[in-house]
Amino acid sequence: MTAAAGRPAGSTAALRRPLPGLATPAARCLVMGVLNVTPDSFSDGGCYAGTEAAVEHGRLMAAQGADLVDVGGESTRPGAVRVPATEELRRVLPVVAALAEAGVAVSIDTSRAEVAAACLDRGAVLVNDVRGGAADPAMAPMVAERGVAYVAMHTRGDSREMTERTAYPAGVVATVTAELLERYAALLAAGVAPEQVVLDPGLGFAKTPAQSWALLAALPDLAGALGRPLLVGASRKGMLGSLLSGADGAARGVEARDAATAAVSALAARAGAWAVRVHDVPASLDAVRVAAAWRAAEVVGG
Ligand code: PMM
Repeated sequence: MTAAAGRPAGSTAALRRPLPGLATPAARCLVMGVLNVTPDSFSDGGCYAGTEAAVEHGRLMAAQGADLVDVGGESTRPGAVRVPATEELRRVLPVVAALAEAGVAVSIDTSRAEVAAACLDRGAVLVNDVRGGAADPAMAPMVAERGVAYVAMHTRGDSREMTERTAYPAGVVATVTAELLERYAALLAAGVAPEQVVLDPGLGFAKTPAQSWALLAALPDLAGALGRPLLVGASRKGMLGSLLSGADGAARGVEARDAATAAVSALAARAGAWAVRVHDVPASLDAVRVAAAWRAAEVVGG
């Protein structure tokens, strides 16, 4: 009998590979560095498509202070076509194995249970699923059985559909909260323990820039309503590109969005986010440290 099958739905079990802020308190908001081993991700596609370059960049981010390095082998940019599991595995496995071997805390960004399980076998400590378990019915039972930390992100449909699915007649914050709670309930019903779960509002995924900003502004309410730690992924996204558009109205280029990303990291950390997922680790690490100092000084008072 599996651990999941042996546990009543919704019951708790120890998180087998504890991470700060889940089983134990975290001193500050964590920083997750992005490592896309893909030819076509919107932000860094093609930069680290080879194993050697990817491992080198992952080690660099860890040396820069990333608490986690998030390895992904399938682009989630709007319109992206899915790659077969064999190709996703070919891209990520050697990178995950080499980084874990080097002592880096690795998270695997995948919607496939098969890929996640293979990466956990090679030492990954967290599964980051942009589909929150909806893409693969095997994901939740596998996460339950492994007792691993799991990020369930909010989106609607796959990468080809999501830009069409931005209607939130009851309001984006209320609806995303309700849809995330549905995903969370499905995870618990599959035997996942609450302390394994991190939730993510999925900025830019089936959201307009205005809707993503509304979710960021509501982070404390979201955290309260969801009752779980939150991950925030704003790094280099279109919401920053359009905000920083030039006089000609053209969106700011992807590579020139890192200062704005760090500003979001400071504000998200100040609003209580568990972690931020970013491309430029040093700037966001500084930002979350500023937020931690700010919060600590408030507690101590004058
Ligand atoms: N964004 C991207 C990919 N994975 N995972 C989580 N949990 N949250 C996100 O916001 C998120 C993600 C897309 O960004 P990228 O192409 O720069 O990786």
